[in-house]
Amino acid sequence: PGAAGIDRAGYDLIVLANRLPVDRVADSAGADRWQRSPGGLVTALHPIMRAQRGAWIGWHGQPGPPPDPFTHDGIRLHPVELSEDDVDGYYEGQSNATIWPLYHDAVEQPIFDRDWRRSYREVNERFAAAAAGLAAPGALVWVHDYHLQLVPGILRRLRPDLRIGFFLHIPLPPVELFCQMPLREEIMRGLLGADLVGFQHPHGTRNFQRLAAHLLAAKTTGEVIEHAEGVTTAATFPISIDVATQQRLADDPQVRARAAEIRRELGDPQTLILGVDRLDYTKGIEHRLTAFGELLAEGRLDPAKTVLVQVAVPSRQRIDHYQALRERVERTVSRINGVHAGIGRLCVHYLHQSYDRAELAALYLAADVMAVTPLRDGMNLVAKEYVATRTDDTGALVLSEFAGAAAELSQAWTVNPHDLDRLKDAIVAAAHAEREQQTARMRPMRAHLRRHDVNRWAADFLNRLETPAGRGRVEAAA
Ligand code: GDG
Repeated sequence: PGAAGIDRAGYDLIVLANRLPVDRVADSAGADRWQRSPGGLVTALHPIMRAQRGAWIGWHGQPGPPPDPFTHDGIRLHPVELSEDDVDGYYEGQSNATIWPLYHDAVEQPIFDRDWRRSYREVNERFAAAAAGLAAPGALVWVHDYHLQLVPGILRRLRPDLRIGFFLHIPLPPVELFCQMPLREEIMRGLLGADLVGFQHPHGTRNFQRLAAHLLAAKTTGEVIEHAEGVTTAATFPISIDVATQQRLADDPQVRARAAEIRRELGDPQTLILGVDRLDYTKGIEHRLTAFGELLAEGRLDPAKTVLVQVAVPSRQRIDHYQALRERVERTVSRINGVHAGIGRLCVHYLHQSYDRAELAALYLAADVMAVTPLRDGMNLVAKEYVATRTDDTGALVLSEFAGAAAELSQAWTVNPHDLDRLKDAIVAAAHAEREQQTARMRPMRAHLRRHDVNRWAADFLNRLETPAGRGRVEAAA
């Protein structure tokens, strides 16, 4: 059927996320084309969306008039317009300077601003209206993440026949923190508009139940929350990675050769420690650098034989919090190198760049120790990618207990990154681990990931969304 035909009949499966799963890139001739974005979400949903002829609603990444809906890789894409003001208010403001810090334990001060809230509401209404216009009767609609928390409630009023799911990729904070937010009731009503709300970690699920009781006098029995507008199931669905693809990369001879080359280029260090994060204040990059600097200063790690490679992928660069973080990180890196490096021999290789998946896999293969030290993180896919890449069960993962991933990767060297002495001990222990010890820890973690990959995550969520729990709203769809 032609594109217009699909749109008229409506879609049986719709995904909404802030971003469409494609990026605009210039080809060699300088012409624009769309390229699938690298994220795990896209990989997970792609086969399902294709098979079910689903549609994806999201922003295409540029302010101003959007391109017409188009088909890419067999998925129908519906761009949503964001003006410059929407980008300032809804995206950089309410989403990334209010909700993001608040939901990550307020490790940076959240900023509350009425204009941002208005913009957030307007954009959420726009996304919901787009979904309402495109969904077939009784369709499944899956809404993603903190940018779109009002969408389920708005969409429920527009289209009571739909089955609506929502997944939060970041933590949901405890009542005491969440209640700082002026939009608190509206967001809770928005989320409770869904039939199924999913979280990365049981803490998020529990916080949601408590917030529903505290703010809206809702009653929870098992996983089912009864509230004024109906019932909503809240449950934990830890996201994962595309394990098969990661293993294929790990076994690719070119990637393996590149891993060896990286070690040579770094001067064949005895110990290569790796950090890979978006440059974000939630990721604990400063704590990691401080620990590393002290270990060098104390001689517990030898500056001539140890290298830290820190990939800090540029992120949200127009937001003040992020500019300030970048300056602090760069000052710390240069202080460590200033004191401990030698001519032609850096201690910290700081890379404020992004890399393709093959280069990242080569870095994972090259690293003796992977340091994942967030102060709070919904899941942290980097930790999972590192484990999945180590197909010979070598390597050592240092993992913050505040990453959602710690609930599953329990054989890692688990740390509280605020406890600097313990963090240093963990890095040293991981760096000195014998091969048997590495294998004993890696093998069960890798086995866990093979059984819990991202395809299973998506299937679990969607199956659950299709199967009503409690007194569901499916009657409306019949
Ligand atoms: C949010 C939550 C949750 C890294 N460098 C490059 C690059 N990456 C890839 C990694 C990984 C992904 O980006 C980062 O995912 P994380 O989970 O580590 O972190 P967030 O971006 O904060 O993600 C998080 C996640 O959502 C999923 O629910 O786990 O807790 O905060 O896959 O490999 N990708 C490319 N270039 C790079 O340089 N293309």
